[in-house]
Amino acid sequence: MSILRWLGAGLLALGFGTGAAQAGQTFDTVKARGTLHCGVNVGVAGFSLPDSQGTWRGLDADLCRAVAAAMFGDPNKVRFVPLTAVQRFTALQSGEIDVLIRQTTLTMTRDTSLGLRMVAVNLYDGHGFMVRKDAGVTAAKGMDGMTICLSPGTTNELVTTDWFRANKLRFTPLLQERMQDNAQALQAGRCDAIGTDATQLAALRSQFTKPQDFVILPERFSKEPYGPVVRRDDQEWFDVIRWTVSALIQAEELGVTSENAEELKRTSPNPEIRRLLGADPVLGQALKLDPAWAINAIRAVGNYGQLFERHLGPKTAIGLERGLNRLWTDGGLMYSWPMR
Ligand SMILES: N[C@@H](CCC(=O)N[C@@H](CS)C(=O)NCC(=O)O)C(=O)O
Repeated sequence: MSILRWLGAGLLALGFGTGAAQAGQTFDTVKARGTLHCGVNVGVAGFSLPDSQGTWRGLDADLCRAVAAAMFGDPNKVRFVPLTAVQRFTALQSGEIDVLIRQTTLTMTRDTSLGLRMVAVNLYDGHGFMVRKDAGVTAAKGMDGMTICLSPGTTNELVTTDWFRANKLRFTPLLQERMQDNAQALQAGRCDAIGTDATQLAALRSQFTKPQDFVILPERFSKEPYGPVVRRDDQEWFDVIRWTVSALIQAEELGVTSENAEELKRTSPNPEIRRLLGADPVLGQALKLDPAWAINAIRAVGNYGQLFERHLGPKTAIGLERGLNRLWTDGGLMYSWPMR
């Protein structure tokens, strides 16, 4: 597999293979294959984690399903490809996956220099640190000299290095590709802290044997806007991903849920709702998809608020408030471009 990925990346760099594809190729390939190849995290609760039946659960997994529902009318037409942070971009460049939906922070260099395109924000997060309670540390300034568990190839590795340098403090990195190895290392005392995005710290801690022994420090050290990533080779495919994310946010703005979507499609006189749900087919036509593309996605996974509550919200083990991920009308940053 790794040789294939390496070969794929090499061909891409030379301008062959998927990198040189004509516009529309990914869209056509996915459509003809009838299954979406979706790159997700190897396993983080709330984002993408197989349950006891082996079914992938979480916000990222459901976004993959939403795209499959928009494309094929069937949210189950997804093959989940688990990827570490180090593997993710090569897997996309080589064509092993069609889209990457893996807690990936949208940054300028990733957007400009990898032959990839960051599509839209689906979650606003920020880097944080988790330490053992008995270390008695209440702010990051108290972390001088600590050994910090980090994942290589992440923004978190860079943010941590930047912050310690800026504050003239020292730390020793313990770099491990697998999040679970970092979780074990912290619990076993092989590192003093984990540095990663705050949502992941909460997700990790929810699975610890003694969560109460660990504290997530309240400061945030970076902006980590997450979103799907695609290759640069296909604008039509980019459109499908961008507007599927948008449709879930728009649904929440309009009060459309997985439960009421079908009825609203039949009965609502509101032109915005009629366009979103395909009673008026204009938006599906724009994406070269069935008029039901968005209602299929909404019925399959719910609107954005339903997704957040189900996977990350206060009633889950992860227990996050929506914060910046509230709708703009509630003081958050979630805002759909007009769908007309
Ligand atoms: N948002 C970060 C990635 C966050 C991330 O992947 N964090 C590590 C956490 S320590 C992770 O999930 N690792 C899981 C794994 O690859 O096993 C980025 O885009 O670079």
